[in-house]
Amino acid sequence: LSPLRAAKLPVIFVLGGPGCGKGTQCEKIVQKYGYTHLSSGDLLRDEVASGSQRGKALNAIMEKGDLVPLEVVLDLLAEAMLKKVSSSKGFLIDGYPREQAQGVQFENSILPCTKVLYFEVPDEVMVERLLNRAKTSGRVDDNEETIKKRLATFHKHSEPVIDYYKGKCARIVATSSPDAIFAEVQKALDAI
Ligand code: B4P
Repeated sequence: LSPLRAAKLPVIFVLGGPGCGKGTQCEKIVQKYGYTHLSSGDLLRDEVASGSQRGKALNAIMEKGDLVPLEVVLDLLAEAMLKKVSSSKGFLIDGYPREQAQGVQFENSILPCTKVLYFEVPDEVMVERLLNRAKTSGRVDDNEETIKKRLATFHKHSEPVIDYYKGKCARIVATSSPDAIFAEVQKALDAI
């Protein structure tokens, strides 16, 4: 991990409940700021798609709307960051940390966090977006029962993370259009 520590690149954590629009905003951030985007959910889904034994166990956890073990996500992230570090301007870490211990371990072993973006959306809006996405996503966790569980997991484990990072956190109300939300995101990132 020493090449990562030596590079001293900015690290932005992107947080919010399931369906808050993290993925959508991250695409826009990458276009404008050129950061390296790593989504913990995408890394986990890639592992599942690889057909490995570990992937099968992960799929079962994600299907239930629970959090996968902390070491698995940290390993996947560190591996992906190491592959990109030589050409990176900074890392946009999407969907991580989902619990405080993840943040503590990341900062202790990889790099300190520069800024946190938190997309705040009422539960009923997130449910509506995810049910809409379910029509085409094919994701094992885009169904009514798992969405309820993911929301409960978010409130119990992930919401306290926002409090932990309150000194570095930009809270953005994310119920308007993607472009209007991105205007707020730019204010937060231009200030780095
Ligand atoms: P994720 O992949 O992070 O799934 P997500 O919370 O649904 O976010 P995603 O980025 O896909 O959706 P978005 O809000 O952008 O996690 C899936 C699972 O993986 C977790 O439940 C957990 O099991 C596991 N996992 C992931 N990270 C983990 C970690 N760190 N530790 C442990 N376990 C972990 O968008 C949702 C929808 O809203 C989209 O369809 C989009 O088009 C729409 N949308 C976006 N912006 C909108 C807007 N402004 N208006 C209307 N619709 C909008």
